[in-house]
Amino acid sequence: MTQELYSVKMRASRSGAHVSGAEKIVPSAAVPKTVSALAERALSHSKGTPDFINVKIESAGEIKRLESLPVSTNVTHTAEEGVAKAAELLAGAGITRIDEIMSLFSETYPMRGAMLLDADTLERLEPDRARGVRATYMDDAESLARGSATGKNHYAEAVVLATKVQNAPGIVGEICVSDDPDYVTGYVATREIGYQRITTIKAKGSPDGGRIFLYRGPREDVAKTIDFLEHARVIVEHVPALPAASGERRFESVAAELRTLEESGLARRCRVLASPTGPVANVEGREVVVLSSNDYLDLARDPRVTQAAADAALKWGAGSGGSRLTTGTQPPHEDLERHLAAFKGTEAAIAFATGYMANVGTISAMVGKGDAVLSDELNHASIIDGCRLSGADVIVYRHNDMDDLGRKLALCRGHRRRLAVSDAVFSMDGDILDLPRFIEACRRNDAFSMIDEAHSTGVLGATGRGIAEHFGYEHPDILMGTLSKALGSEGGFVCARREIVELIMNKARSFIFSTAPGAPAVAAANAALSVLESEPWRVDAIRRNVSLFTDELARLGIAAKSETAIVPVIVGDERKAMDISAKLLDEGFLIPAIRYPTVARSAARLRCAIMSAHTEEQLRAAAAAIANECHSS
Ligand code: WAQ
Ligand code: MG
Repeated sequence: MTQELYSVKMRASRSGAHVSGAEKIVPSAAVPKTVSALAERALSHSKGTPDFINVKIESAGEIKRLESLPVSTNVTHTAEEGVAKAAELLAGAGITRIDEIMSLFSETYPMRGAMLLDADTLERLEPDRARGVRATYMDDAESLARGSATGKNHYAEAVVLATKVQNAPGIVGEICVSDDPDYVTGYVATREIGYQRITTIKAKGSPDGGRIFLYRGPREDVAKTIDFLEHARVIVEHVPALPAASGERRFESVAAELRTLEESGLARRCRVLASPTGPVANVEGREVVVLSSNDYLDLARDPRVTQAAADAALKWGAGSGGSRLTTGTQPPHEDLERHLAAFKGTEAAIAFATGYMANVGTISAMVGKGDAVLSDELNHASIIDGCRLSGADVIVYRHNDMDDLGRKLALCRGHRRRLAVSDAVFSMDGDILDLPRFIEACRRNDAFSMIDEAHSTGVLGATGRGIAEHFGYEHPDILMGTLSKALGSEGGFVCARREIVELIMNKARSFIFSTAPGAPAVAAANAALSVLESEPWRVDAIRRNVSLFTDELARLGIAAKSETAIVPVIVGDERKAMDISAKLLDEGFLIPAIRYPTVARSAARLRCAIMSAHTEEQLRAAAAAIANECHSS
């Protein structure tokens, strides 16, 4: 290693508040790579996107090599258990008053550095209390050998820091709690006990965190301690790989996988809406306008629908208690299926517990080994999964390209059975299948035609009967749909000729091997269907709202077109889309960013879903906010 070594430090903040920081010591040749890796890391921190990133590159000068502290892992399951473990470990090393020390973590969160405490009197010794004392200019020998360290590794960085700290004159111990709300692991360290990881030391979701360094010695020597922590250059050797403490290793690999998702901006989380679905919802205590619900006709909270669910719960019970083919079929199930068949104008219908199950079950019932299934490249994941599970040869054709479909069908004449399947309205683009040509292509090639009407039922056609009504054309052979979107309940269904429905009932494993949907959901869907039949104005209201919204976006310079309730605004970059979505939420609009793998990489978008119940003011305000954020980012 003849190249000169450089210290590269990154610090990121947002509105002046610390977001993340990291540092490396690397040979000169690795400096550019390291800078880019650290910038990447700053931009993908779970605490938020920074508005300021400072990268400092300095020649490292003279470097001290230290042997890593030994590492042990203590598995704890609650914050209380973790704190008790910390107390026990430190007491063994002669540090008491742990409860008092732990209570100081309520003050460390805003600090960039650590609190420096007299281990016995608990007097605070940092010259700058707001900042604290920082241990810097350190790295592990491993990353030096690799030339640069890209991945972020809380563990290795913490061991390096703890090793430097325990080698500082006067320091007798350290306690660390991560400030990452999702990372509940912390540690205590002394030279005697080494680095003692504590797997749970705080409650999940808690932002509390920080570091406390414990000092013992004369006051006049504190400056020497701080000087070592803040200026001495240190490389730590032999940082142990994460110990495989009984049964711990397997969870670490899970955590590592999650970190990879986090780093690439693809991690997902549930957001709680503390109100019924509707055009406005309570998100984290605030009222926001919702442009992301598939409850297109505002029926999920309609009193006629909720009453039907309540009545059914009282009359038939909350759950069905069994599979449809054993004990799970009750009168509401049969009523709904009759109603669906009549509504769509087919001989028969079959209901499933979810739309996903309807697709997976139906496709795998219709085709298998020796058959061919042709699938649009932009079909919904439940269709893709159904195709894969079926065991048939899967042939993907170009999006809504009926010539491509026809050509590929013609090549499958040797297969026993052919099935072509397509979304009627594509869920992430909002465009409409060319139904007449789809059915023609299937017919010419003696193939079954199947469509997924998840986003067209209740939305397309003068009375919301779906895509066939929209085109004034006949039905495909198999018409799948959901009860969970425009029909405001939950579940999926298939409408078709009787023999097809019977085959599905006999072969669809998602139908046979899952508990029948409960009567409340089934009765709610049935009641919603009646509301849709008697109030077609709701369908008109969606159409009116969609044109109003897209016209307004166009007027503000945002290209967005749709004839359906789904209006995508293409952003491209994943993180940029996430960022815009986060800002829109701050401004009171819930509009999700849709990313890979739901859509192609670099085709991230805002997916706006329009409801009949949105008001003109809500839509204009949302369009203005979208245009503003898209233009300014
Ligand atoms: N010097 C002093 N204090 C620091 C430093 C530093 N260089 N860096 C961070 N702190 C303080 C600051 O107050 C942070 O808010 C707090 O520590 C936590 O920092 O699996 O990730 O970087 O074995 O969030 C520990 C467990 C992970 C690792 C700790 O700390 C494991 C962690 P974070
Ligand atoms: Mg942190």
